[in-house]
Amino acid sequence: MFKKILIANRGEIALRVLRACRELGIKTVAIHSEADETAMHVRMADESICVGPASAQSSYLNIPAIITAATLTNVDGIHPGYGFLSENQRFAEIIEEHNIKFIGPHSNHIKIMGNKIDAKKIMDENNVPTVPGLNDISDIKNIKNFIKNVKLPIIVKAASGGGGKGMRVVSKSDEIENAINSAKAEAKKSFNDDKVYLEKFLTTPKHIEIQILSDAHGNVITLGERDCSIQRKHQKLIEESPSELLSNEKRKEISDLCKKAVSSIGYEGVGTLEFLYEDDNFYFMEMNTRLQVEHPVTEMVTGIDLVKEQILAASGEKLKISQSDIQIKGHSIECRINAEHPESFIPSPGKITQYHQPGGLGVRVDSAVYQGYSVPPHYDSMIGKLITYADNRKECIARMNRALEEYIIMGINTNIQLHQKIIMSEEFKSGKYDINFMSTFN
Ligand code: MV4
Repeated sequence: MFKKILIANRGEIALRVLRACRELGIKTVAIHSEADETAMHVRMADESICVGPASAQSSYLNIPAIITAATLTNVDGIHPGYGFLSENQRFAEIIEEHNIKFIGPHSNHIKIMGNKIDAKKIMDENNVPTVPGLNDISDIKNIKNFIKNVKLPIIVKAASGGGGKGMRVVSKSDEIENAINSAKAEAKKSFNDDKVYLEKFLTTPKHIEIQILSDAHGNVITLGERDCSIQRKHQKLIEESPSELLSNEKRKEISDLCKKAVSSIGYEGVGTLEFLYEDDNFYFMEMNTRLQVEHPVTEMVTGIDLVKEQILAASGEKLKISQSDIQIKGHSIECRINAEHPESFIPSPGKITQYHQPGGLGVRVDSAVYQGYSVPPHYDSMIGKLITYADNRKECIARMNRALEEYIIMGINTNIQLHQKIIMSEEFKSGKYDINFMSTFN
């Protein structure tokens, strides 16, 4: 078992990992930038070490500084959290070369899933349904044929992409060449890899993802799904579990396929398979090889501490939970609380002059801010997550509304009221919303 873990992150996820470590009796080392000296994750950790100036590039993404911190503090594990270096193959590799355990999958698996074409191939080989696509676009005849088969619109995607970069939707056949060329240029600039592929463009899908957990001994379980369709500009806003539209049969069918696929490559730790879901069909898009922001809704409906399980799995322990232990019970919703202007969505850093967070039955707040804290301008604007749990979806929504009402954050702008408007809308209440929800919401 680990004795001391370095947490290579900041904010609420650094606290989330720290809490899991505490419960497991593992000592913690926080890293921080010069702008984060007063951050809560620094205060709460057993030790802390400054890894560089304010900019993420010079601190939380500074691999040599982080490795030096890990060596100086003599840790035996590094948890990357999400974002920053969590899906950086080179970071995972270097950590292993220093005989420290990267708390995440093997670097090879980060690499494989980092290439969406390779990821789709693995899923395809395991009968996981993927979005109909064309990988080899060197011959225009193949492209013409593909379009004849799947019909326009299609979408051009970067093989190394994610978060919408290097993506182009094509609705007219004379736009294809331009779309491919500009997607390639953007992909080259963003990922230093200009490989792109084509997919049929689904116009009104939901974004549904499946959580998996596996150990180093070939045991894999799934923990149901999350509906993450409420998003804006590829930033998720609200996530929930279970999805209102999914039957138990459909859930089991897709979960079994996901398990088979991840065990075929010997994947270890937590992971998420992202799907588009349209007309009762799943279409695999990509796999995330990290702990995700929205993991709490899965924890609430399964009762499983995903971060503790992730750490135990990384230490080489056998999974103590089997699939038959997993029962999806009740309903959970997460609202991402951002420091941003409610209409323009422009980040709103600054000092929190008054702070009071909601509580009571079925309310969970994962946040690292406090009264008097100054939200620095250098990082993501998400300052916390409000998660509610109840017996059913209707009560969960009512509880979320009540909790949002209670939440007091003064001194900066937040999206708390926007969340209230969304969850009380008829479309959200129906559960039938898709990924286009926010583009028409006002
Ligand atoms: C798609 C799609 C429709 N059809 N692929 C957006 C981010 C990247 N991970 C993939 N994305 C999409 N791929 C096909 N074939 C629509 C999107 C998409 C989207 C997906 C999930 C959640 C929000 C989204 C917002 C815009 C576009």
